[in-house]
Amino acid sequence: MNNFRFLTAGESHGKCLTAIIEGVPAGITIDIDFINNELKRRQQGYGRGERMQIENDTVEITSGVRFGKTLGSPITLIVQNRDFESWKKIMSVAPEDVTDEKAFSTYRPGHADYAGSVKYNQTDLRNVLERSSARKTAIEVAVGAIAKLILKELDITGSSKVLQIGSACCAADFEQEVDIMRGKGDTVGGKFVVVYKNLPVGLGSHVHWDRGIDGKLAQAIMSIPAVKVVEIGTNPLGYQGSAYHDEIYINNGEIERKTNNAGGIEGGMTNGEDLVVFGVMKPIPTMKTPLKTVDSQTKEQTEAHFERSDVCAVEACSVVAEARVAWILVDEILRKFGGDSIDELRKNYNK
Ligand code: EPS
Repeated sequence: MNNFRFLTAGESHGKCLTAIIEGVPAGITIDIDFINNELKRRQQGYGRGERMQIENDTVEITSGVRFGKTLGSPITLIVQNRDFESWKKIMSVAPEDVTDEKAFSTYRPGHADYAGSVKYNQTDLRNVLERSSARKTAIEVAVGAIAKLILKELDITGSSKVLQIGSACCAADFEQEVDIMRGKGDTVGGKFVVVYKNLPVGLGSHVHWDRGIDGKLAQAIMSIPAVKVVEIGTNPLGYQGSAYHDEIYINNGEIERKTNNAGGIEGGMTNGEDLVVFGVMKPIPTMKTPLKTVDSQTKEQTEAHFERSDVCAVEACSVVAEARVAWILVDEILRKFGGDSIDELRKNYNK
């Protein structure tokens, strides 16, 4: 049992995004520049929309850290929405400010508009869009950056890479693919990979269905807006067992593998090899050339709502996935090794 958990709050065009993290051991070095750089990475990638030119995401820490080190108490993170300046009235908390400016009622196919408005009984679909927007992933990346700083104390490092954009499988062709889609008023998705190195054996467990680290990683990545596929290691479809499974050797007393098709997980546990997780992001559903849909108010056939959006956000998605994986790894490390301070965690952490 550990108390490592977080909650986030914030609307896309509201004042700010907030997170409270509990369970970070005391004594972790908090490098603000590192967190801000992670936020910057999330804003990048060819095909991002105009919003990314307005925002310059940086984190403010208002609790849980003193003189650059965590205290073991809850950590509060805030990322401001610069765009709120232009949305103050529209996103006002005060009842007297009620307005239908920027309200909309035409469902965007593929977005949360339809199901969310039925579920929460909303007529203005903005009341769904504001939280379903991928804007909330900014604060999640800040949370993941804290997890990465904990991993850094244990010499565990992570990275991610875009592998495919639409039909383009080579980085040199990615921008052209995005340009073609932009020209058509369309959007495009793609595939990315996240890799973490230097992990201990035995994070997760085989003993219950809800303790496998593969299942936890799948949920963590699948729940990023627009992710539709999560794969761990080499996709096994079409493989024979003899070619797929990673044979085990001994070298100077150490277990060694010559392949890593399992992506670093066997039996729901890390096996000491690199963790390799793939994700596939669908094309963003907010499209300049709108799809056919229905107006929730008139119940008439019409075209979907368009608001400025990204043509492609796969690179941003890979950074978010890197952050989510970091969170799951720290959660499992604290569960297995434990420690209220970094010194205690280090002492317990015998890989
Ligand atoms: C995003 C901010 C949003 C979108 C995008 C992600 O900004 P705005 O709605 O003001 O243009 O660019 O959200 C979506 C793609 C979506 O479907 O909701 C961000 O900060 O990443």
